Amino acid sequence: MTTNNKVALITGVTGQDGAYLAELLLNKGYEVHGIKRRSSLFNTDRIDHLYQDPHEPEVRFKLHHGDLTDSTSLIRIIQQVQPDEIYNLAAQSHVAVSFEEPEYTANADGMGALRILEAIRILGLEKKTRFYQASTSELYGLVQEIPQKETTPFYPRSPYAVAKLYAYWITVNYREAYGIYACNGILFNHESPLRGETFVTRKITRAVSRIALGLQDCLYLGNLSAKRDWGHARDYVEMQWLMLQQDKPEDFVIATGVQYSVREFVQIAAAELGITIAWEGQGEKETGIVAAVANPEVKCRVGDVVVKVDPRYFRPTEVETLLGDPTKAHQKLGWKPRTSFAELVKEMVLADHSAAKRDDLVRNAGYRVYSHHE
Ligand code: NDP
Ligand code: GDR
Repeated sequence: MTTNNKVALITGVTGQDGAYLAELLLNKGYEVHGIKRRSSLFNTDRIDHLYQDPHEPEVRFKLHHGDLTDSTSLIRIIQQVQPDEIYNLAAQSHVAVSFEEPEYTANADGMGALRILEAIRILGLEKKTRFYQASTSELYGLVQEIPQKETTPFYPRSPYAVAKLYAYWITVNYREAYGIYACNGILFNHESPLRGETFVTRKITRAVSRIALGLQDCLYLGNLSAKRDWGHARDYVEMQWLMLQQDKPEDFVIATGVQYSVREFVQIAAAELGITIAWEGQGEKETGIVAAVANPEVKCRVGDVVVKVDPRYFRPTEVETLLGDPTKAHQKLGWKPRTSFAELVKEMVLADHSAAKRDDLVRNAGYRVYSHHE
């Protein structure tokens, strides 16, 4: 592998996007540094395949302990690494959890971006270091225009989105005030087999796989009517990198321009395993019932109730519909999603079905298999 002499720093390197981005940048010849926070268990599953023994010469992937709520750690790491590019992907990224931990979410997701931008100033790196902020379609919240583009007004609907609104504007402000090459990627939902298990897509692909093997009876969900514009994380991290390679910093919407409901996601994921789901009832009483089974190996039977609504997954204020207009990214970055929605769902179901098969083997050998319903 040839090196390109560029140094990148990724916050949130242990997360979904961090893992895909680290791999992309290593393949492009970057020296990649990642910030991970201390945890009581290893939390590097997503990047273990990229690990390089720090005792070897010419290591190009290095991890540092730090936290977005701890300025001193950020300043120290940035001083040591002298990055050409910083990708701020770290966040308490779960919208529902942000209602339960609003202050921490504001601190990490809002103030965290400010701390990095200030570190760039304190260290005199305004002309050297380019900054990417992981902004979000959640900024549009109660949507003011369909589809949403860079000029659509924001109306955040959760502590998460309000914190991200601060991060968005502080990024714009530091660009204008200090001439830092700083930009916001306003990314719509993007998923993958590496997606955290409590986001709705992964929760669904994991559950239908386990239901098919008889490891779980029922999937409990919240708002089935919510609509999202879902793309693949692998495609989206490429745009994060491209945004930092332009002549001048700008903000971009990254989306597919197609939306599906949570209900449709369940149906399409289940169909991958040969299960047809029909919906009965409404609101809190709505259920997903097995209407047909095309695969003899599947353990559930016609008539089984495999999806139920549990109001505890409802959010105090919901974002009902998001649909992005990626025209600007298409024109200026040459953006076109590579992975279709059908391919995304298939890849996620296949990965979760393989994992469930391993659990099934363990169970059949007489060991207990734990199931996470959250
Ligand atoms: P994940 O939740 O998978 O990853 C978040 C990362 O941030 C993890 O590495 C996590 O560490 C780390 N982290 C959390 N809090 C802190 C902290 N206080 N200090 C340091 N690190 C911290 O998110 P995604 O990869 O899906 O998303 C990446 C970014 O993009 C996030 O900022 C998210 O809000 C944003 N975003 C995501 C979208 C999506 O659809 N995926 C869409 C639009 C924006 P640990 O592993 O220890 O938990
Ligand atoms: P979102 O993703 O809130 O869009 O934020 P999530 O997958 O959590 O929810 C999507 C929609 O599905 C509905 N829903 C459920 N959600 C979860 N998690 N669990 C359920 O059981 C359930 N049932 C229905 C939700 O109400 C919602 O409408 C993600 C995160 O990655 C953010 O960090 C990112 O900024 C946005 O995407 C863009």
